[in-house]
Amino acid sequence: MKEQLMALKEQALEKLTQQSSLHQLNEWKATYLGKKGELTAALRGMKDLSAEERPIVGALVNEVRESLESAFDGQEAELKRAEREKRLREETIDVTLPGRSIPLGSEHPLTRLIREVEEIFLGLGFQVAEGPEVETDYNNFEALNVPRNHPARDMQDTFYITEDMLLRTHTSPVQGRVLRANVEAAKQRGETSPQPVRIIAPGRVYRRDDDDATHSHAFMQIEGLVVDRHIRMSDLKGILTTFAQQMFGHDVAIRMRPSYFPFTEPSTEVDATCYSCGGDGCRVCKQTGWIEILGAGMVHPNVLEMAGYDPEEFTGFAFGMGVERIAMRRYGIEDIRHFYTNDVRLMSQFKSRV
Ligand code: 2U9
Repeated sequence: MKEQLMALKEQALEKLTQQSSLHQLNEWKATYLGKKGELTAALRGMKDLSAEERPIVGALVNEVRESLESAFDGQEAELKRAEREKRLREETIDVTLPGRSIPLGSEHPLTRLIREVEEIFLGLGFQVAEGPEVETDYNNFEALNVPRNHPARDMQDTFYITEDMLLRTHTSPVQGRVLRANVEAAKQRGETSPQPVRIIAPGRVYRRDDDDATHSHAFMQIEGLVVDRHIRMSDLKGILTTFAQQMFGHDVAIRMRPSYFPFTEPSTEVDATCYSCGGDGCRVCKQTGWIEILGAGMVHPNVLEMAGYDPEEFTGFAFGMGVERIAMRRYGIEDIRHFYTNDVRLMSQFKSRV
C-alpha cells in the first residue's frame, strides 16, 4: 500500500510538470485529487487494512494529498503568471502609431447655402421660422391673396392631397402662421396691437413641374417677412443690399425691376451685379451685367388684413428666393437634379466650413 501511494505521488508529480494550460491543470486535479480521483480510490481501499495499519496509511494518504495540492497551487500560479505575461505581450499598444482617420460626412450644398443665408439675416435681427410642408388651400393661397382663378391653384400646377389640403408651393404659409399666432397672442394678453415681425422661412416646397436640368418638382426656398409700423420700400432695398453684399461680395449693387405677385404690391424682381464680370457683361449674365437673385415687394394690405394686422397701422415687405438657383450659380452646378441624386463624388466636394 505504502509503495503504491509513493508510486502514485511520483507519477502525479511527474504528470503535473507536463500540464501546460490551466484547462489541462484542472483535468490533472480531477484525475488525482478529485472525488473520483486516484487518491480517493486509495482511501477507499483502506477498509481492507488492519486496525494498526489504517492510521499509518491514513496519515500517508493525507501527506500525499497535501504535497500534491501544494504542487498544484505552485503550478497553477506559474501557469497564470505565464498566461498573463503572454497576453500582455500580445496586447502591447504601439503608442507611436498614427491615429486611424474617421471618415467625415459633408454638409449638403443646399444646407450649407441655407445656413449662410440664415447667418446673414440673424445678424440683421431676423428670426428663423419653420412650418409644415402639407398645408391647407387657405394658408397656401387664400390668405395670401391668390385669387380662385389663379393658374397656380390649378391641379396642373399644385400637388393636391384632398380638395383643400396640398403640398405647399412656397413657404409663405409659415409667415402667415406667425402673423396669426402674434394676433392671437396679443388678444390673449389683452393688447390692442400684435407684435412686429422680422422672420425668414427656409424650407422645401413643391410644384407640379416635369423634372429637367433647371426644374424640380421639389425645391428649397427662403422667404423673408418684415411687418412693423412705418416700413417702406427703402427698408426693403436697404436689407436686400446688405444681404447681397454679404452673400455675393462687398462691392455688389442691386437693382429693382417692376413685377407682379398677388401677395405684394408693388412687387419687384431684384438683380445683383454679376459676380463673374462685376457688371461689365459676360457669358454668365448674358452680357447684361446683372443676375436675378430674388423676388420681393411690399406686403399687400389684403394679406395683412386677413392675418389680423391693421394695414392702416402696419406695413411690411416680403421677399423670396429659390435656393437651388443661387447654389447652381455659386458652385457651377449645371443640372438641378445633381442636388437630389446625392452622388458622393459631387457631395463630398462641399466640406463643411468647420
Ligand atoms: C406673406 C406675405 C408676402 C413672399 C414673396 C416672392 C416675392 C418671390 C419667388 C422667388 C423665386 C419664389 O423661389 S421662387 O420661385 N418668390 O418672388 N415671395 S414676395 O411674399 C409674402 C410671403 C408671406 C405673409
